[in-house]
Amino acid sequence: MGLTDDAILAWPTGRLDFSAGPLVMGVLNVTPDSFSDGGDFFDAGRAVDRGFQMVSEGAAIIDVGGESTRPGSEPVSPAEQVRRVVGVVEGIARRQQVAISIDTHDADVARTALDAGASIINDITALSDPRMGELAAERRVSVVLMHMQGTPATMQAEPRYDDVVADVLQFLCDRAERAQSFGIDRELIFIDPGIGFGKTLEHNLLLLKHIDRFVATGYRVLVGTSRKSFIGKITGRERPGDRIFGTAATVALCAAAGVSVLRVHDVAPMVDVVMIAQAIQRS
Ligand code: HH2
Repeated sequence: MGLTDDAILAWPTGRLDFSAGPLVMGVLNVTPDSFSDGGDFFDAGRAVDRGFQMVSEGAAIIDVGGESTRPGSEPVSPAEQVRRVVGVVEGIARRQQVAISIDTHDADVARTALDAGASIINDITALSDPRMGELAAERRVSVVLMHMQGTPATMQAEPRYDDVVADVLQFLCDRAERAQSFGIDRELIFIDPGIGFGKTLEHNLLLLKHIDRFVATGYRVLVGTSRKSFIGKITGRERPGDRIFGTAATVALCAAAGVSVLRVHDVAPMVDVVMIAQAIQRS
């Protein structure tokens, strides 16, 4: 029996139902500078409305972030992240049953967001700060552990691996073990190869080609390819908003390979993509 055989994942503050197949996580960046939707939802009211819209389009999780981590970006203070995200998390949680993840690597921001109604911590540094592990264990919430080489400011300078798939897999398995040493339940852990975080085009393609090896670990897998620059490099599409079909190709292949959660900006089309991939798998 694999760890992910159970279709329902439930914890004290959240519940995800995988019985109909992979789930879609909608991206909600409350930032002025995110690479794709920066500035679109910087106003809290607009961000909350966008959250409701993504739920109506079929998102099972809304991923709220107050700091862009695009290549070259600089850190945003915890106080500023809190100022950006708290009202948005609260506003969505008050009126919707949807699971909300907080996209931060800062434990104080995560704690405030959990108090406001979030139930998943999406940590792009995979618990580099031990306080994050302690927090997730204490609150019994779900965690996303993502791989990144370097930091957003420098990660695209010259990423190098001996064997990108083996290296990233090993890192994530080590961090998942560490998470459990804090007391986080194994089933509540998602692993994520961190597409675009310290990776060349070739690295990204190899990770996606071999995503089944991540699924084979038994941990649920989350993948975020949406509108990212590797898609632009292949298709020649410079504007992130023009990369929807390219994103769809990755979502279909990931869904077919057994990925559990797809993190995307374009929820409605990607829900269709996942439904068709799933129907074919189940036929
Ligand atoms: N990608 C981004 C941000 N957070 N979290 C996880 N778990 N996986 C990802 O692939 C991932 C992530 C970057 O995308 P986006 O949020 O759209 O851009 P920005 O960092 O510029 O806000």
